[in-house]
Amino acid sequence: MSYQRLVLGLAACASGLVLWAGALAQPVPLPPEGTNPARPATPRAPAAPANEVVQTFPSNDAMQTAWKVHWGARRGNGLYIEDAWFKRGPNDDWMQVLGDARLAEAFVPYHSGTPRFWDVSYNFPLCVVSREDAGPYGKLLYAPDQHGRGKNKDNSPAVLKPYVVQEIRDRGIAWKSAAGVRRGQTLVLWGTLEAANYRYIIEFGFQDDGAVTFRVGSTGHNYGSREWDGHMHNGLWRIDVNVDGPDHNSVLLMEHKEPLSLDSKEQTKARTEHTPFNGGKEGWADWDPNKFTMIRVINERRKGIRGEPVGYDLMPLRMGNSRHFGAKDEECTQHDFWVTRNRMGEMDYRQVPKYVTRGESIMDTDVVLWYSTPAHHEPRSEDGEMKGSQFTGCTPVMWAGFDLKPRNVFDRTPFFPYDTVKSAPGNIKKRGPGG
Ligand SMILES: [Cu+2]
Repeated sequence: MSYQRLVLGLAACASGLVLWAGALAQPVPLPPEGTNPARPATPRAPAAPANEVVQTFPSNDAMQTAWKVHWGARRGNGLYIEDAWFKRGPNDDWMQVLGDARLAEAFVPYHSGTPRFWDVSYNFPLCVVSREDAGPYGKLLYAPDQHGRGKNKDNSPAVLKPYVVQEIRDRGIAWKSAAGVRRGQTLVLWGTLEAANYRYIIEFGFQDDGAVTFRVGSTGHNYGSREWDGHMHNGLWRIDVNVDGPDHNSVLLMEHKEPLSLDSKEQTKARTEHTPFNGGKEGWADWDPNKFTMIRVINERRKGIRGEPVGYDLMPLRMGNSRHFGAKDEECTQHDFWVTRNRMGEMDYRQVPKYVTRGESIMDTDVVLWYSTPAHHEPRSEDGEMKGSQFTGCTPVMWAGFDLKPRNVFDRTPFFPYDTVKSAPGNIKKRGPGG
């Protein structure tokens, strides 16, 4: 197979960088020489982009749901998502869920004050992945050489390397009740940033139930001369959520409030409040553990069976809030959630406090969520050992991230056997204590 064939399907992105390239099309067999096909060839469907992954669920049975994902690989951000669409059933249309979603920065300030790394801004490449990375069931996806080696005459990349792993994972129990039990599956795409001594595993998971998981795992060799110095790994994400397309999206803040008041009649009551995020304008919010703070993106034009707008909830999985007070760039760590309109060229997490000063509406438009997922690394003996002045070892991976969970996207989940369960036994019996 020639390199020209290999690079077929590559597309240049707006910034001039080359996006990439996943499963390669199989070569089309040519008829034996001298033969003349009696009938014209059957028209072929247009070839899917090389960076497209389509996965139906369950992976080993008749389709119930599916994801279509376009991915990209670039220095700096590593693996990122260009677009993603979900299908609720075999006869449904694709519904867009994501536009561009990426790890926009990785801020690593050390407790001793220095260093204070912005690991995405250094343009580190992705690590080449192997069969050992992929495990027995993973598939290696190829992208252009991250160092720009090997060009065709037209300047397109001629050297492809495996940088991304595609896996189907069993995600354990999806639900369990008196009606039965069901396990779930997820399509995972992952790649690893080679950030000098450190490694950042960037993982996007597309679940059979329509949820999307975002994870960054920190691992690698502790920083030379600061081997035992505590520090933070702040994963800072930019997520262009496009619920049923980029337009007509609005952002709400969702908070649990309890008690309603300290009055004896109200003190056991609680409520959930949905309010336009920051009054419906670009701005920020903080995560409050007492309020279970979440963000919801809804489409104003599409409603589910109960008349509720379809949406996606950003569900935090936080260990804490990371606040830093160094240079001006660190202002972006003063809040956990930021929301802007989707504007060309606004990709730098450090600039988000500046982006929001426009104060434009984030209702019924194309919106971007900016969200921090901090992890606190206090080094342990398990990270490695000193022999004289030499440190040897590897910090076991520590994960941080969040989920995007569908809300009112399904009118009825295809994963519960409604048609064979006559009634819900759990609702019939009167519950005893502890029910
Ligand atoms: Cu660390």
